[in-house]
This record gives sequence, C-alpha cells and structure tokens, in this order.
Amino acid sequence: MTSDQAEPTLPSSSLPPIKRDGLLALFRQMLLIRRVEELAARAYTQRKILGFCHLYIGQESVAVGAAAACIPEDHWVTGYREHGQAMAKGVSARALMAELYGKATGASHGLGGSMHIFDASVNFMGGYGIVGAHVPLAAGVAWGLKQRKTGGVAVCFFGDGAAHQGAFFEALCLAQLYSLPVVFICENNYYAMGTSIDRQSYLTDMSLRGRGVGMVHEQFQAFDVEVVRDRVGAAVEWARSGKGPVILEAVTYRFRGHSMSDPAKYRKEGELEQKKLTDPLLITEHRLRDTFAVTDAELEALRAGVDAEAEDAVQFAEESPIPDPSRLYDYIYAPNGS
Ligand SMILES: Cc1ncc(C[n+]2csc(CCOP(=O)(O)OP(=O)(O)O)c2C)c(N)n1
Ligand SMILES: [Mg+2]
Repeated sequence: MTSDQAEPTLPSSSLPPIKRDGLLALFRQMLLIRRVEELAARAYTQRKILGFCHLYIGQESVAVGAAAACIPEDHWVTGYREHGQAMAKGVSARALMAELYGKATGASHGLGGSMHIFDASVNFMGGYGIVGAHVPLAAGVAWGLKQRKTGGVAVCFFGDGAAHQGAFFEALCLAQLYSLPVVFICENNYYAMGTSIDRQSYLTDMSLRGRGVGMVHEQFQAFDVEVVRDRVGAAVEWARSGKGPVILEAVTYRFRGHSMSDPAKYRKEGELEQKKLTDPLLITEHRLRDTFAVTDAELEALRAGVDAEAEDAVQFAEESPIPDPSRLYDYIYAPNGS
C-alpha cells in the first residue's frame, strides 16, 4: 500500500437482522455469564477460589455479540479476563466454574485456573496472563487456519493496555503482510489496571493502531449486543473472504475492579453510575420489551433458569474432585515423539 491509496473501510455485515428468539438467546447468554461471575466473586471471597480472578461484568455484550457473528470453525484467542469469552464460545458454566475452583472437571482439567481457560473442542484457544503476549499467537493460529483451508478465522481479544505492547505491533505487521484471516478486537474498557485510557495513551481509539500497517480498522460502541454482532460479523466476513485482517475497537466498560483485590478507587465520581445506564443487559432487555413485546413473565422464567444453571455450576464445582497429583506436569511439555 502506498500513501496515495485510500484507506479501506469495513462495509456493513450481510447478517440478517436478529429475530425475537435469537435476541432472547443472546440475552440469556449474557445474563448467564454475569450470574456465573457473581457467584464466582462470592466463592472467591469465601476463599473457595484462589489465585487471580478478573471479572468481565459489564463487557458481556462483546463476547456474546462476537460469538453470534462467528462460526464454530473460528478460533478464539484472548487474555486473562476471559470467562465470558470462554462461555460465549461454548465452554459450559460447569466447566468454567470447576476450572475456577481448580477441579479436575474444569475446562483445563483444573490445571489452569481463571486466567487459563482452554477448550480445543470448541476452538477456544485460551486464556493467557501476559498482557499482549497472546496477540502473536492469534496471528499464528490464523496462519494455520489459512494453510489448512478450514474456512475458519482467528479472533483475538485484548485490552486497551495490551495495545501498547511491542508483540502486539509485530503481530499486526505480519498479519497484514501475509493477509492472515484474523480479527483483532480491542476491548477498550477505559482502564488498564488503575490507569485510565487518557492517562495511558495520547491515542484513545486503539483501532487506529491498524493504520500504520494498512489494516482495515473501526471503532464502535459495544454496549448493544446487536451492534457487536453486526460489526464483528462484517469483520469476520472480510477476513474469511481472503481480504486480510481487521482491527476493531469495541468501546465497553468494566463495572468491577481490575481483579478481585482492586477496590477501583481511581474512577471519577459518578462515572460508574453513568456507565451503568448503558449496561448491556439493560439495553437488550429494553429492546426485547419494546421491539419484541417480551413480557415480565417470560423474563422472570428466563432469569430463574439462568439462576438455576449458575447455582448448579457452583454445586458441580464444589462436588468435583481435585486433579490427581500425578497429573501435575501434564500439558507442560509435549509428549515424547509428538
Ligand atoms: C507484560 C505484562 N505486563 C504487566 C502485566 C500486569 N498487568 C496485568 S493486567 C494489566 C492491565 C492490562 O489492561 P488491559 O489490556 O486494558 O486489559 P483489561 O484488564 O482492562 O481487560 C497489567 C499491566 C502483565 N500481566 N503482563
Ligand atoms: Mg482495559
């Protein structure tokens, strides 16, 4: 690409508008992620879950909207705030909760914990704790998908803080050069630990990071799950059709602290309350009521089902066995000969 060429822009997606049942399913999935994490937070304070735990509460529309735009062959790679993405990609509430409890029935057999959820059977490729380090992995996954002609694309989630890492830039350069089928999604939740976006970067739209390498880029408000579905839909269509990678910035917000040990005192006064007005659950509930005439009774039944599924996940995790100590070194090194 030369400097006199116009920058490409992302067209609208060709996904049909979502119908009543489809939107109810997305609402249910967002609510389930939230309930599971609320119960995980409770278990954490009871010291039943140990180690790090980064909650996704407030950001559910990003994972769920993205999943609605993807096909099973698409492979997801993400950071440590990944409970919601794991569930949206197909990890069950039980397998997620059991992993947080460090139990053998967890998605990573209890050997990973909160930051290392992994389930190759649903093409959820983790869960990584080093900020930005997984972005090159996503480019590698995309390379593999391209060679194997599976029709799948790689989708890589990362935070606003990760968009300052060297490894991130290198991955962008190579992904664009090799026209890899990968969609980079920066979840700009306004904070990297306690540092707000305007204190960490002169540039506050991280999708503009794509400009320097000639990558199609777009920023959008991601509180509405239908908007996320549409914009990620457009991006995966672009990547799937062989046009190369896309970088999106999904503007979102985390309602909880960075991790369980963060009281989040760095927020401006009234900021959290203001942001809660755009809670993804509220937005979709309003749409369900206003456009699809979903009733109180329907929503109550849905909530009861979600509560039961989340409580069942806790019970399952509590009753599951811990991993056998003989498995301690499993998955550290490849088995001999492979
Ligand atoms: C290379 C590296 N540096 C620092 C850390 C410590 N750390 C963990 S999370 C985090 C902030 C990242 O923020 P962001 O990318 O915005 O993601 P968010 O937590 O908001 O989802 C930092 C600095 C780390 N894990 N890895
Ligand atoms: Mg952040």
